Amino acid sequence: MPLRWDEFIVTGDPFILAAQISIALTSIIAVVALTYFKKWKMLWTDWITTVDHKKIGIMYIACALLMLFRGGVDAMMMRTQLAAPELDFLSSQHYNEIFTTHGTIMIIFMAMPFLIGLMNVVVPLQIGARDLAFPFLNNLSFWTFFFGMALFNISFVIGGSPSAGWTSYFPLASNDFSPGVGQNYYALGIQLSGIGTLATGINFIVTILRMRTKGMSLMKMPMFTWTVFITSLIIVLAFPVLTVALAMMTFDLLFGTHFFTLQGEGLDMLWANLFWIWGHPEVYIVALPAFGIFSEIISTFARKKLFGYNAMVASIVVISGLSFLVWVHHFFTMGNSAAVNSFFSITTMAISVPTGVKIFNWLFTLHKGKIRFTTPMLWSLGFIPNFVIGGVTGVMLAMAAADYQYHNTYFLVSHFHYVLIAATVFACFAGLIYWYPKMFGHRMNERIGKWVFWIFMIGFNVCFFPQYFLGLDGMPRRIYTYLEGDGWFSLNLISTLGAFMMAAAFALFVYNIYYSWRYEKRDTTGDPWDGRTLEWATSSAIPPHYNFAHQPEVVERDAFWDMKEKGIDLNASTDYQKIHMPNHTWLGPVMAFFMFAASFALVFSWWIPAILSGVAIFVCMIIRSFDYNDGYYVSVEEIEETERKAKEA
Ligand code: HEM
Ligand SMILES: [Cu+2]
Repeated sequence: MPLRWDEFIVTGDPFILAAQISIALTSIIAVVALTYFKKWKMLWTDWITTVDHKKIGIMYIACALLMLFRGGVDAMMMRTQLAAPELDFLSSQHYNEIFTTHGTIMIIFMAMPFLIGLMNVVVPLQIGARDLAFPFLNNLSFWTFFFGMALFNISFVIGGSPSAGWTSYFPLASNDFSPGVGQNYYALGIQLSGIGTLATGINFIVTILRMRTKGMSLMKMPMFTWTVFITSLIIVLAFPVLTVALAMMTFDLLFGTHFFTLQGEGLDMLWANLFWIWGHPEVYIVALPAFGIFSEIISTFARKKLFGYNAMVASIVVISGLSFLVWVHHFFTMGNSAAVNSFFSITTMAISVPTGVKIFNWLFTLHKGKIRFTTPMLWSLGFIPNFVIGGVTGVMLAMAAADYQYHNTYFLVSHFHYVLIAATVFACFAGLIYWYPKMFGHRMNERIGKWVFWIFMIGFNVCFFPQYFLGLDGMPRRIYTYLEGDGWFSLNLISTLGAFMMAAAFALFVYNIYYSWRYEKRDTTGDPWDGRTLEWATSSAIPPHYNFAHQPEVVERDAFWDMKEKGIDLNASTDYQKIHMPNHTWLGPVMAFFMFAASFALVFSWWIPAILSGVAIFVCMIIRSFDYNDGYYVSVEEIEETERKAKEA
């Protein structure tokens, strides 16, 4: 059936029109600027086709910051709508779309890529490796994520956004109740980026198992690397469930099957179960690396070894196992027997034990430490009490009988924001600031950074703390307005003010990126924080593409600290050997582009273009399998030259 153009381009809403105009303008400015400054070639060779884990990491983080902005704008619009009773800033349909895109974007396209970006930058350095085990795959993973993100995001200007919530429960998400292409975007956009995430998981498992430098046994790995390892295992076990569930959803939406619909043999609860069998482990995918980041930072700025390393490792292993056994706590009220609810109630509460162990480990690491209150440390210290608030209210929600009271209220909204923001977002900020000098050769300004921290921290509590009481007072989630007589006005207004404080802090953070680039002193040591782990041992502020001129050898945990104590200088010797490095690849971005084209065509049920793009993907795979090029050598002269420059600086 032919599509009318006004069904293709979204029209009629002033916000969306403004967004369309600003997207068009930004694109034009970008193209003109790239052409004017002759940067196209640089963009292609240095970034788009790169396999360097550090650059790929930076690209992930840049996208994540952009998505934090987009998801944040969504959040501000919702909070504006809810600031007072019976406002009509957003229509009910528009509100539904926005909470759906906000939730999906924040989890899939902000939290995960932000952490994956930090993992990319840091893990190979921490284990003394040259790159990830599969550099080509890493490039491909990034581009599938990128195009998945692009696909999901264009829904709001082309075709219309999904509006069935980030959980997309059936039957609401079926064609009967969600007409239009929005839901197709949801299924295909997440699918596409999920492929990248799955590949990233495999990549990190192999990297951490196979590429550690001499002497680094598993129990000598930095804690961040440990959490990335366990997270990758969770990814590999959980993401296939999402892949299958989304494929089934796609079949229901596009080909009229009845896996989840109410007709035929369809089971709507099957979707809810599959979604959360992935979805709860997903919570740990975005939480464990955050714990790793805090562990590194707290130990660095307390100038002490991490307290209870073994207990910490054990607790993340236990958490990862339990994370697969709790999914039903997301729908205690949706018709399970008392026995089932009790089981999942107990497993959920059990998770708080290893999590509590970790909190004590951090506190004991701080105990009698020589604490330096740098900005990364402030975020890490701020995390502890806020995360405890999120965790304790989680245990409250875990009581199945009590959950009948708070289910789907603002109590829940507040709980998961406390967990996701205090753990994941705080960790993303902390980690970015902490490793910023490794990526860009200078720190972020500390004075502005501290302002950002305090404004955000206070705004966060002003925004979300009142929501616990709104929830207890019965305000349901996902409502676009409420009545004056409900008595929810003042707390909602306070909450909205807090939200705008967070937005202001984010703006200041972005300004700090600019300010620091202009005015901050360049770091020449490569070790600006007096670090403990190997990423700080590279020869210059920004590590050269081969990372280490000499492979470090590890004797103790906190390997770099150990070297400093023993007076070993990794870069003293000038006796270099040539280094084997992987080649750039054009195939990664091109293959991912065809996946995007195929998915976009499927969104609109354009079968012929979809099939053609599918063929193109297949051709790319064939080209790849006949690609015998296995990299090149960095010459001794080039290493000498690079290392000499680093020393002179
Ligand atoms: C920056 C401050 C943020 C504010 C002010 C904010 C605000 C909101 C609001 C107003 C809702 C809709 C509540 C409803 O009507 O039910 C919501 C939902 C949600 N938020 Fe946030 N949010 C923020 C950050 C985040 C972050 C960082 C994440 C994840 C990492 C996140 C994940 C979610 C999810 C998953 C939902 C549920 C969406 C759904 O119901 O389908 N939010 N948020
Ligand atoms: Cu859960």
